[in-house]
Amino acid sequence: MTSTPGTSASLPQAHAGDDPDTLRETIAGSLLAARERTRLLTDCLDDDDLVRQHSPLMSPLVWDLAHIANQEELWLLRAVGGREPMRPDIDPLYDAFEHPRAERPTLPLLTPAEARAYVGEVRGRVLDLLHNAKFAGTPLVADGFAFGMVAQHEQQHGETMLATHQLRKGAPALSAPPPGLSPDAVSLPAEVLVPGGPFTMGTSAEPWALDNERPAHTAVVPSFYLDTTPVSNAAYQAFIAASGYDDQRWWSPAGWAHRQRAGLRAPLFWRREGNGWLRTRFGVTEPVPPAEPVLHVCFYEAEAYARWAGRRLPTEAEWEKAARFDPATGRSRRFPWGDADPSPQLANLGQRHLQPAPVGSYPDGAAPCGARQLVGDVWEWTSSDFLPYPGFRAWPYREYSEVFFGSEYKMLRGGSFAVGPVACRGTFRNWDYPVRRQIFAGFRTARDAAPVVADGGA
Ligand code: AVJ
Ligand code: FE
Repeated sequence: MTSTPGTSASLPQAHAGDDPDTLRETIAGSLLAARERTRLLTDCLDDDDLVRQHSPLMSPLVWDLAHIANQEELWLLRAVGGREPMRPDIDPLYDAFEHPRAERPTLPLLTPAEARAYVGEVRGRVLDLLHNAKFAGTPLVADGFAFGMVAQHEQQHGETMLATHQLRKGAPALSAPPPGLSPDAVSLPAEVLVPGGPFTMGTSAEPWALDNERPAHTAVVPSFYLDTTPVSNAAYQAFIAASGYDDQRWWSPAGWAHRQRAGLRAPLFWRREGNGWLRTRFGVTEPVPPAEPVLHVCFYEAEAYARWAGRRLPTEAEWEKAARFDPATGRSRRFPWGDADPSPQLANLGQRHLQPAPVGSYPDGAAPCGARQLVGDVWEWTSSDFLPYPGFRAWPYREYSEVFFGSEYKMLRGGSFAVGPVACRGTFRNWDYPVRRQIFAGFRTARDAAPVVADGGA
């Protein structure tokens, strides 16, 4: 079993105005951290496990491996470096749009040994290129953007590969120490007030922000209450025990139809045992830990839970205001805790732990409104569709965001324990189909801050 620390815990991030040498170091560090994770996730399995498809929802891991290198070659060696393609013949195999995931195991993919050789060859050439790179002249290289995009891409696939590990059957291949519990978690208020009014959503200043996070713009949200923490397994079990899965009142029409069709009864990877619940996590079956944020629920389950609790999911704008807005200065911060880069003290990111921390953890990572764990631990479903911000411009390719805009996808915010810090910010936007459960997603609930009207006798 492979047990190592996750993505370098306190890796510096890129900041607007970094000098070229600082930027070069940040880029090298980010690329290396992503690669350490990729290697860990692929070196711990034998060739059969790498080429096999563990779920039709996922690619064979050997596809992710070569796709990571192919994107790195495409953007850094070709687009930035002006080099000729190394293997034009394999480009179509690793184009995510030419072949849906379900079809990838039938392709004549590189073998694990060939994929590792390709990955190493590309990286060697990239490090040569980086050595002499100028971070000015074209928008692609300004502030090292293309390098940052490639490091983020590899970390995103690190999270995807971890989801494949979770779906894989067989002996455990990964382990990591559990996160610790914050001592004051039990005395936290259930919800916090987020003041209404305008705030700055999105960013024009964060150098490695991707196209869909741009540009910064003013959004207005009325006052609302937000759960201080993500919804816990214990709270979610109360919804199950109250027959929440069998009561159509709590489900949207689309949600109920899906619940019926898919036979949903509990989060993915849960199994009832006696009066309690077990879950399987990276090959180990264990009692469901009551204090952990609920994980592996789809948007429809989150929506039903919220309605059962007399609440609703937050909108994406509400989520971002809670996570970034600082009423003391009127500014939006890079992260809930401020502008400092993530650290192990502030958030559970980077696969250091292979599970979320108990709800109420990370007091130092709290937002100005008092909410905790907005960044790290679990992605949080919001009620919003994936739409462009006003002034959106596809950059540098339409297939990152633009082709997904619309009501088919729901927004997830905040980042999970599985994502590297380079691919996580207060402005970072993730999206998926509302039925998806293999991703590391949970949720928290909200309500309008309309005054409570006493009814009669009190
Ligand atoms: C942003 C997580 C939805 O995995 O489909 C990876 C990230 N884009 N390669 C995805 C991505 C291209 C993307 N998500
Ligand atoms: Fe990709």
